[in-house]
Amino acid sequence: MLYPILTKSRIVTSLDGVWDFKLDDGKGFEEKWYERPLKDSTTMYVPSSYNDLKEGIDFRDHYGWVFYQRKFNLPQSLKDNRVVLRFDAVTHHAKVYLNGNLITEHKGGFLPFEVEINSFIKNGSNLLTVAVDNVIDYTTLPVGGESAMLGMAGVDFKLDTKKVNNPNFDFFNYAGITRHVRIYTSPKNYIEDIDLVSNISDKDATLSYKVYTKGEGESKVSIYDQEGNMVGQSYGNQGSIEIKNVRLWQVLDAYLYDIKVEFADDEYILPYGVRSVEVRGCEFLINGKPFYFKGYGKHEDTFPNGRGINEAMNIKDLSIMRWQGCNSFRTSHYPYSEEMMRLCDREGFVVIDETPAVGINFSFGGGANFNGQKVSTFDKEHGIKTFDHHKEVIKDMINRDKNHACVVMWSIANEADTTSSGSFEYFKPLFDLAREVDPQKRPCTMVGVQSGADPENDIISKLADVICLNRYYGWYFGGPFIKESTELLRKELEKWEEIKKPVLFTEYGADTVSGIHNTTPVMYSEEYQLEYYKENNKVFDEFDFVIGEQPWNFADFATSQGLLRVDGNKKGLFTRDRKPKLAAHYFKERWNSIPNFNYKSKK
Ligand code: GCB
Repeated sequence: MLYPILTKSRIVTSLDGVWDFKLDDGKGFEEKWYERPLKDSTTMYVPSSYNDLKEGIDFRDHYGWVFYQRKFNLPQSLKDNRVVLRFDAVTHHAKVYLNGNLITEHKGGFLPFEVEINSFIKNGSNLLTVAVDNVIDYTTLPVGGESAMLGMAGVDFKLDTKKVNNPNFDFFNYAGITRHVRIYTSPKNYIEDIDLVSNISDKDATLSYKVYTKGEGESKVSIYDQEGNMVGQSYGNQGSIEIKNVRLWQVLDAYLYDIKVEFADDEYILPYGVRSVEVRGCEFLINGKPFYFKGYGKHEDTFPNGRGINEAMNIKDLSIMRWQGCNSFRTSHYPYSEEMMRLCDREGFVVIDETPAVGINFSFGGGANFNGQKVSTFDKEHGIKTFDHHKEVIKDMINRDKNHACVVMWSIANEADTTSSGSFEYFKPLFDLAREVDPQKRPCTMVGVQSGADPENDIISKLADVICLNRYYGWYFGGPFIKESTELLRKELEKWEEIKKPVLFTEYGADTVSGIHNTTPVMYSEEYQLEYYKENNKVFDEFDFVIGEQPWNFADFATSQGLLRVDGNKKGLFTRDRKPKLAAHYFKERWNSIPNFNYKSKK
């Protein structure tokens, strides 16, 4: 899906701003709130999560639907165009009404959807209502369970009168219209989508393209360098163009060409970086050189936006990461905003792009996820029901992000059940699908949980191109005995060595409350976090097939309430407002002395 931009044939206008808002009291649909202006509404900023923008626990932890509403008028001059209403993300389920008519519906909270509105628009004022549901269950991604992962609403504490969401994941279930809402236009004969793939040979590159169009016309594709010089051109919906003396997109030193596509009266311009990605043996090659991942697992999480887009913070985060010597991050645990992906393209950050498939694992929370009984994750009757939706999000994520130079790998899921019966049957087709739909055929991974499975029997070793591991030796596993625990990490790595695939640590960390200090490194102190990382990193450095380290987490973030969470998850190297903890300075020193390439290569 193309990102909406202004060109000579397209207009984009924003519907962001202050909307009317009302929590559903159970009567919203019955009383057809979408047919007329909301009564007794409050104000709400779009885009943002609604949860932290008004006071009170009933508001913050509201379960179910809410209604957003606003009016808009459109210029008459747009009438002969195709007019499209686009939502970048609505979490988790949206029903969109225009002038009382249901015009589209969308499931999944982190990917865009759009609808042509020509036949629904009136002259004068148009009433737009968006009903948004935050309910998570066994059919949604992320997954919600019958009991909470963090034990918020214990099984004995089920209130008949009040339903609550029970995330099977460790981040606050923020909801709402969390990314931009726009109306854009295109001519009636238009460019629907573009696939770009490049092959580099020595000094030159060949760009292969495919243009998907609607209506009558012929496509023309032109490539411009950053100075605005045209460096190649071709006609037809499919073809290839040579770029002589190509300037590659390099890590932290990005170079983007403009790919201009013309079709009938339509025009679209896509910034595009030429680079190659390949897994060879136990190495991860970018532009042919062995890359070492230095960076983080992150969240889209700020106050008071919640998961709502915060572009100023995106700039700040990349700046902090650059200062620290980082080169990469994972979009844990859902696809991030399109603006963040475009920013990473521009800045040269390397991104592992993850689906919202988190919580496909019924062994969390003691495994009592089905009315207090133990049920296996892929149990045919009571188990997970996410397969079809999982296929949709893989297709939609890859379709949205396929042309980004920054994206070097797809993550199919985080900490899924990868050992119990049915897991291979569930995941094998999903890996096949991702490999089939990505025009650039990037490597695929799945991020593994520390469940004690031996590498040979963990399906990750069979399916993933890179083994991504989340490991908490010295925290959940063996804390406070850091040294003894990392001895177990060493033993585990000796086993992974036999799989002969690259291993990347996508999470490791210890909760650390900023400001707690001690001469002896005790748990939760900043000194403990520092010690934890030093000891874990020592082990990583011993193994050549360990191709990177991404501590958990870049910054402290909001979670459900629970006994293990003091105002959220405190594993950040930075506080939620981006102030460094002690270990952030240690990583700055370490990462600035580790090169982006050839760190582990044998001389
Ligand atoms: C994990 C999860 C992450 C959690 C983290 C933790 O393994 O992938 O979502 O936040 O552990 O801090 O417990």
